[in-house]
Amino acid sequence: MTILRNDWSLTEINALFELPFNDLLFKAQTIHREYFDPNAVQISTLLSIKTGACPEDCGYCSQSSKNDTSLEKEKLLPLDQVLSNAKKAKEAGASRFCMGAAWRNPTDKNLEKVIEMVKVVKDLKLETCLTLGMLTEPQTKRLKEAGLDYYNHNLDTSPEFYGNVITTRTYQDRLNTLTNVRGAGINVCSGGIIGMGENENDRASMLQQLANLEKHPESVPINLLVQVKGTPMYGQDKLGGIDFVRTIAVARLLMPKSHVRLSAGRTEMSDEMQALCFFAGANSIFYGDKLLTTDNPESNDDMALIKRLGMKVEQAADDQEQHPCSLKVDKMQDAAH
Ligand code: SAM
Ligand code: DTB
Ligand code: SF4
Repeated sequence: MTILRNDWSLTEINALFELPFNDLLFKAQTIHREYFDPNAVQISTLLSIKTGACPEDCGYCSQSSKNDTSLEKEKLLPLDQVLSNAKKAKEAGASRFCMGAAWRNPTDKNLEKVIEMVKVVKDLKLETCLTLGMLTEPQTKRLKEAGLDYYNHNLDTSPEFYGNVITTRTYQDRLNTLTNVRGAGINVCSGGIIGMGENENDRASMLQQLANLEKHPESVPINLLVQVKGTPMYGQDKLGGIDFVRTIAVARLLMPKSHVRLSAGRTEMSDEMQALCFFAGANSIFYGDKLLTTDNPESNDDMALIKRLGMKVEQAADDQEQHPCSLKVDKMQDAAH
């Protein structure tokens, strides 16, 4: 087994980016097979539980109050709506349900309401994930007690490029939240966005930050910027597919045991491009017709692709007995039609 390292230098990472494409993909696929079934994919469904009017100024985001997007803002969703969405996600075959809120950070009062949501979703035997912004240490402890499985908090980009993207919270703020989440024993989901105008060295530097955390995040989302009209990032030059696939492959090589998540931006990708991402070591996706506020591929198209590639869907950790994976892809495809 390749050993897990957290002492990667930028020179080493840049050298991986510079490899001939076929050599890079071969290396990534070889390491992928040491730790994972190469034909399995984990799927999570997202729900925005509190949409818009966010005080942060993230330059890519439809939900920032600083950006003039046409998004309708909404209050925290009631528990019954969260439950019905989670049931639908479970029926459609998701193993994890991720609830996102457009907050800088949750208040303790908000957190108690979200904890009720975590409990009802967990009762459906779905894994739970939250993304609510920054968390204090006591808040992460409270979430752990409530049984939360994963917390998503992205570094978003390199420390060097960060100031071009966000000014209302620091890189160190983000690292502190990750330390609190890890310290409470919650699984960490952390990655970033590419295609925001950063260069290859920034992509290497972002992956270095993630790979050199004391423990690698269990889940590493690699988002391709979704260009939202009214945000400062709208109209950015689009990132080439080859550069995107290289980033996935390098993430796989640096963090061999982590799920690398092919995240936002899939509506812009062909089936062949997504297949190449899976070959490069991506082994999880967001599944469902919507991400938080923007479109995602239709569920039935995703199921058809998974089936055509001969892949199977991973089960939730405590839901192994219910439906064998192979049957599940067929069942989900039927449900989606
Ligand atoms: N408000 C919380 C926060 O920022 O920590 C949680 C929700 S936020 C929408 C979660 C992540 O989604 C962001 O950190 C960012 O990486 C990603 N994201 C948001 N808008 C995006 C876009 N337009 N394209 C790609 N990724 C995006
Ligand atoms: C992540 O890295 N990507 C997801 C999830 N974590 C929360 C969100 C993508 C959001 C894309 C833009 C939107 O739909 O608002
Ligand atoms: Fe707010 Fe999160 Fe969007 Fe930033 S990414 S503006 S913190 S919802």
